[in-house]
Order: sequence, then C-alpha cells, then structure tokens
Amino acid sequence: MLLPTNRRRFLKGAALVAGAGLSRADEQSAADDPTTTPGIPARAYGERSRFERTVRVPNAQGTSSLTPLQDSTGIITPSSLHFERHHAGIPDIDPGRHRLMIHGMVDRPLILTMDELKRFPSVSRIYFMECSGNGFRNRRTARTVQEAHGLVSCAEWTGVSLGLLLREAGVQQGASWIVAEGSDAAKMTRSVPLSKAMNDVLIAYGQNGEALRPEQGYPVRLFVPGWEGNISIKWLRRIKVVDQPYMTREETSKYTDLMPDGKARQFTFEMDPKSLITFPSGGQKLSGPGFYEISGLAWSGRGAIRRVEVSVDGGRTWRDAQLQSPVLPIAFTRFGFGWKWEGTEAVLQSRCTDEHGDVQPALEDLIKARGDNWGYHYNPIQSWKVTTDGSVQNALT
Ligand SMILES: Nc1nc2c(c(=O)[nH]1)N[C@H]1C(S)=C(S)[C@@H](COP(=O)(O)O)O[C@H]1N2
Ligand SMILES: [Mo]
Repeated sequence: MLLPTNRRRFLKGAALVAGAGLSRADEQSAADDPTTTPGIPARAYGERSRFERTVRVPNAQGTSSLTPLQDSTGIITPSSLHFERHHAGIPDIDPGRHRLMIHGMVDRPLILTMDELKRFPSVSRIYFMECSGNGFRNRRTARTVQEAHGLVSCAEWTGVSLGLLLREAGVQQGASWIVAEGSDAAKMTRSVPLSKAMNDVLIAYGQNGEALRPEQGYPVRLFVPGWEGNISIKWLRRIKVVDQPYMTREETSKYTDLMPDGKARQFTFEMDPKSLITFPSGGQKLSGPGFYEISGLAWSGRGAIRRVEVSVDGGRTWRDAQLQSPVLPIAFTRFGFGWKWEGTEAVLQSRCTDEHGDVQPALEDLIKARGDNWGYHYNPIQSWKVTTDGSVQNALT
C-alpha cells in the first residue's frame, strides 16, 4: 500500500504521546501499577474491560437495538452487540422443552428435540444479517452511523442445513414453499421459496462459538443468508412444507414497498449491496490534520463484495479502497483507505460493487427508480461531512 508522505510524521507523533503517558504512569500509586500488584483471578464467564463502554442503543419501546458500528473492528459483531429486532419481546425458552416440527407436504413429519437436532451434521458460516428497515427511518435525524444504520451485524452462525432436514422428511411432489413460524408472542411467520430453503438456509443454534443469545432466537432460529432479516424466524418451532406463499402480515402489510405506479414491491428478499464508512463517521472528531485510515464495512445479500471506492470530495472523484481479507460471500467485508486530511471541509463517501456487478446507488437514483413512498431496502451512498474543526456530521441532516 502506498502511504501518504506524512505517514512517518504521524507515527512519530503517536510515539511522543505514548512517551508522555509513561511519565504520568510513574506518578501513579503502586496499587494502580499492574506490574507490581497481581491482577484478579480467572473467572468463569468473560467480561470486557471496564474501560470499554460501547453499547447497543435500544429504541424507546425496547423493540429493537442498534449495533455500535462506529466502534466495530474486523467483521464479526460480538453477540452482546448484535442488533435486535423483536415484535413481541424476547421469550424465555427452556431448550429441554422446545420442539421443532417439520410437517405439511412431507412423507415423514418430524418433531425434533434440541438434542436430536444437534445429532445432524453441523455447518458454520459467517453471514451478515440486516433488517430491511435499516437506514430509512433515521436517515436525516441520525447523528451517528449506529443511529442511522445500526440494524445490521455479522456473526458466525452454526446449525443444520435445512435442505438436509427437508430431505430427511421427504418433500412431496408439488411443494414449492415453506412457512416458518416462531414461538414468541408475535408468532412471527414468513414464507420462503423451497428453492432457497433447499439451498443455503440454516436451522441455527450457535452464534460466535456458543449458543444463540435469547435476543437472537435461543434455542433455535431460521437463518436465511443474504435475505432481509425479518425472514430469519427466531425461536423457530414449526416449518410447514406447502405449495404457495401464505401471504402473512409480514409479507403483505409490512415489508412491501408502494411504487409510483400504485403497485407494491413484494417478496423483495435479497439485501442490496451497501457500504458505510465507520471511521470517521458522524459524532466522531478528528484531532487535527494529518494521516488517517478511513475504515468501513461493505456487504451484499447476493454474494461477495468485489470493489469498494471511496470519495473524499463529495463524489467528484473516486479511488479504490483496499479490501481486507477475508472477503466472504454474504458477510461484512472490511475496507481501508489511506487519507491525508488537510484540515479543510471534506465530504466522505463509500460505494461498493458486488460480484454480480451490482453497484450501491446514490439516493437520487433510488428515488428516481422507486419514488419516495417506500422504506425498506434503503442502501444508498452515505455521506459524512468533516468540518474544519475535525467534527464529523451526517451530511443528510
Ligand atoms: N419469531 C420472530 N422472529 C423474528 C422477529 C420477531 O419479532 N419474532 N423479528 C424479525 C426481524 S424484523 C429481524 S430484522 C430479525 C432480527 O434478528 P436479530 O434480532 O437476531 O438481529 O429477526 C426476525 N425474526
Ligand atoms: Mo426487521
């Protein structure tokens, strides 16, 4: 990577700050010096440092919470910071009593305990999950990337391939959809085409190396890779194999978009390519002119990210950002872009392209295509304005 010529000066500055820190440490009492007093003993379940404060932000009704994307590193969202969306609270389910039923147009209906489910071969995959309502509602009022776009996260999910379970049950001729139902008080229900269900859908019980969190659907959820979060039914209790979509509330009155011609877009399953600069982003402050690595996340429900471009002049010119490995399909991809801030006003943007050549659009293009009476699948380019004092703002406000 070609570094700006002032990179060395930037690093020298950092060393000076560290030097100043050392002399302050000398003045601290012995009890505060970790090299002279033994630390606390081992503990049974880990906690982060008390100095780390970043948290999810729940909405006023407690029906969702937002991932602090501005503080994220790498591509994995820790389970404790994974965004939440629940329509009737988080149920408290005893896995010993939970059952998953697979029935309908099958030769051998199944009723599985969690232990039985876990006897099937398991698969683990890193996938992002995004609520299709992400980004639209707060697009003008949001100050931070968390407030604007925090209904997206990325985790490692472990479970059983739904295709395997459906083959075990024996799908009958003429079946073309499944209907999945949750055991929360919302009894959230969605229809999934059988072709997707047989392809890459997981019946997931693991998240980032341990059991799913209750917020994410403990003890078991449907995980539909790349599709709008709503379809990944949590607290899953039933899958019915059927021959048509069931037109549930979540696929008729919700999660549809009214187009200018009066028709509604329905079954808009896939999440479109989207990227965000997470540093520097709204609410953060640059300490002064000099070198920075602009950092961000890109993802697409249709596959891998192939390219991310960054503009530091409000979209007049674009240059390629570096994609950091791993670059996985249907997962967050972290990108970086070396930038020398001159101390003048700048508008920072990122724009991604996925492996199918689909490009993240400008907001004007989305409005041209869909009118302005829609709210789901909001993926336009996000602009952050850096002002001369280094503070960063949402450029749409
Ligand atoms: N049973 C059930 N499943 C559900 C929901 C729900 O309220 N109940 N919310 C859906 C919505 S709208 C989204 S965006 C995702 C969010 O998953 P997460 O909370 O694990 O991030 O779960 C989906 N699955
Ligand atoms: Mo959602």
